[in-house]
Amino acid sequence: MEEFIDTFTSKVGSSEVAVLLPVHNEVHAIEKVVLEFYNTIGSKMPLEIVLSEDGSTDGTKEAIKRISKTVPLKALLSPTRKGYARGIIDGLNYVKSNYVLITDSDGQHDPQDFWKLWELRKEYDIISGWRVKRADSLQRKIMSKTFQFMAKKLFGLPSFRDITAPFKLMRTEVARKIANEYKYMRESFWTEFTIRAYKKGFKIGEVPVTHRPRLGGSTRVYKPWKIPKIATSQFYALLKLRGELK
Ligand SMILES: Nc1nc2c(ncn2[C@@H]2O[C@H](COP(=O)(O)OP(=O)(O)OP(=O)(O)O)[C@@H](O)[C@H]2O)c(=O)[nH]1
Ligand SMILES: [Mg+2]
Repeated sequence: MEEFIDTFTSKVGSSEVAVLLPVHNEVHAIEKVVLEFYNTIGSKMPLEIVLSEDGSTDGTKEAIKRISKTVPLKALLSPTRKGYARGIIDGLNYVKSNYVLITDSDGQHDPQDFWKLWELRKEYDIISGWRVKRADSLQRKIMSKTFQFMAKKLFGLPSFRDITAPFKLMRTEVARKIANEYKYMRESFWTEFTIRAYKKGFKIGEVPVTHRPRLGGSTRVYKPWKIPKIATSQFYALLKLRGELK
């Protein structure tokens, strides 16, 4: 059964910004990551932390329950794994703040970088953290570059520096509008998101951010042996998207 925890509403009430984190099997990272966001942003202004967790089997759910007692947050806990995209879409339903920073829960991003994005919130509809030095495998980097290239060719996109970047700030209403249209790119949610956003005329800005190795375990999605299969299915997904947006 789905469970919803909310220690935010009674303790903090409301805020201008939320951080939405999708979570799956992050027992080694989650408490540290939540605390880091809370200390970096939540100490300067009210922060609505929303965790969208599903299918964890490593004690992540218990860790979230534990930390919700000290850090004001909202958490949606679901028994079966829903996938990254669904995690984000469902999590967005619980965000009440005007702005939302969507990022990963494995510690790869530095909450301090939030301030660089926050400064630009009036200038762009979507501000995306461009990973200058990506702490990822060569295969992953090649796959991302290929998507970037194809997105440019197939959709006439400008040269984004990091189209798959999972560190983005925008108005919550913008996030919902685009995320709800998501259909095809299971393993590359942000590529589809960026293409749809661009086609709708939203102004997208990129800001350099730090990228660190994940805090524990290995990738939850891009297992090395799965990359050829993922790359193929994402290629077909891109073509479907082009068919739809033509
Ligand atoms: N809710 C939800 N979150 C997920 C799911 N799969 C992955 N995530 C989370 O999404 C984020 C991205 O997953 P990662 O495995 O870190 O993907 P990655 O950053 O591309 O891979 P690494 O570089 O190895 O970290 C992490 O915070 C995961 O916990 C899922 O099925 N549901
Ligand atoms: Mg990661």
